[in-house]
Amino acid sequence: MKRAPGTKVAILGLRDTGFLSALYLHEKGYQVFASDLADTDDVRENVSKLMKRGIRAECGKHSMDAILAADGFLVSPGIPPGSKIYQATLASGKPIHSEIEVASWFSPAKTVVAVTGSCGKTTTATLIAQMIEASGRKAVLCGNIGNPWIGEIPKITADTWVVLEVSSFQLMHCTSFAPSVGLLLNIFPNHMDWHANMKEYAEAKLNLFRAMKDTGVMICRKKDETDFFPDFRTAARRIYFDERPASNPNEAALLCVAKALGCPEELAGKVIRNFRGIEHRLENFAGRDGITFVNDSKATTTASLAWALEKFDDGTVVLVCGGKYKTGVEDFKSLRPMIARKVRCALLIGAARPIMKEAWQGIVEMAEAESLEEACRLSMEKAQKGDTVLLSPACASFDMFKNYQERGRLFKEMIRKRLRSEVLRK
Ligand code: UMA
Repeated sequence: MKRAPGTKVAILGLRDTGFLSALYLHEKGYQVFASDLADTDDVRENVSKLMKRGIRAECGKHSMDAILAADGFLVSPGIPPGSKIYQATLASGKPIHSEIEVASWFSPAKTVVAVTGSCGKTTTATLIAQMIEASGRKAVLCGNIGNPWIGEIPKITADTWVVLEVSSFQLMHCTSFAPSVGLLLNIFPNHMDWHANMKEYAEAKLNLFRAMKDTGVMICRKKDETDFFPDFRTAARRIYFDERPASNPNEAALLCVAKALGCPEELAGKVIRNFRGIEHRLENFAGRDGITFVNDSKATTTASLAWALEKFDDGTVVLVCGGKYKTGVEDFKSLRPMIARKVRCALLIGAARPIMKEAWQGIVEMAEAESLEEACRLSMEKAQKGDTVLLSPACASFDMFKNYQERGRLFKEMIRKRLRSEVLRK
């Protein structure tokens, strides 16, 4: 796709990424056709806003002829490679881009720090942005964290430091995107429902570094390089954060980023100490009678659940877990020792219930709940003084909720409501 006004672009998927990309590229003089297969309220609303601005848009179908007439495609991260429309765009031989790639063509920022990894990327990206602001510079935090980069461009100047959280879905269609500093936190099996295999997943993550020049800095773990990409080549300078002494991996990674950016290293420790946490990520939101309530709805993989369980004392977790599973029973079985050690009782929700029951049979008390509401009620019956009620689903939310944010928000509301009604009863 030519980076020039007049170029025809088909934008696929019209939630935040597609909607903001359509507005931006239309403004830049591209001939946009925007399309989403769904006919939900949010998508319909976006389509009508685009049409009001004179942009051709549709929902509830993909009009193949109009889409394939484009010079290139901008594909939302939520469109799986196995889908019919994706396969059709691929077969056309025309270029497919992600919004990150396209935003990188237009963003005027000279410094871009991009963070990817299987887990921990939102927290680390947030810490990096806070560290940059603490050093007196202006940072814009965007990407997979929730606000697409392309929508932030009007706020960005040459001196703004952009901190991006990027997912493998977004990196898969990056070709020229080259951040000044790229950080790959870790690679665990993840999104195997979306990527064809582990190799494709790791290859997508490496697109973060592929186009970097020798002025770029690639930060990763030596361990991941050895396990997944021993032969990977890039012009960028490499730094291994697992070879750096620090009290935890986050701090080690942050110290390496500070060094690469020329920020004072002591700011890294300061920012970590002052960190208040992020909504839906190990968010401690309520407490009563020695019981703590934690919302970790963003934990959509078993790796994130393991990460969460590590934080609590043995035998003290009442776990609310489940949803739409991304992997199979073997993946859940790998958590058996951790579940046996940390969890008092597991309350299972959603489509993954049979998988978790099979994986954890005989090692922990389990109960199935028909709804999140029922799981909340049971959690309060099971929890004892000193326990933590933890929502850390290890699954995607789409079988029961719009997204992980809605799941987390509802969990907090339901628990708070129950706590309030208990006070009234007393
Ligand atoms: N669709 C079609 N045709 C198809 C299939 C799907 O039109 O054949 C449509 C769907 O109806 C939907 C759209 O494509 O309307 C896909 O939208 P989207 O899911 O890409 O929605 P966005 O709001 O643009 O959200 C995306 C990211 N979503 C995903 O990666 C699934 C958001 O990450 C991200 O915050 C946002 O862009 C801004 O960058 C979410 C996420 O779960 C939070 N990310 C994963 C994670 O963190 O584990 C990677």
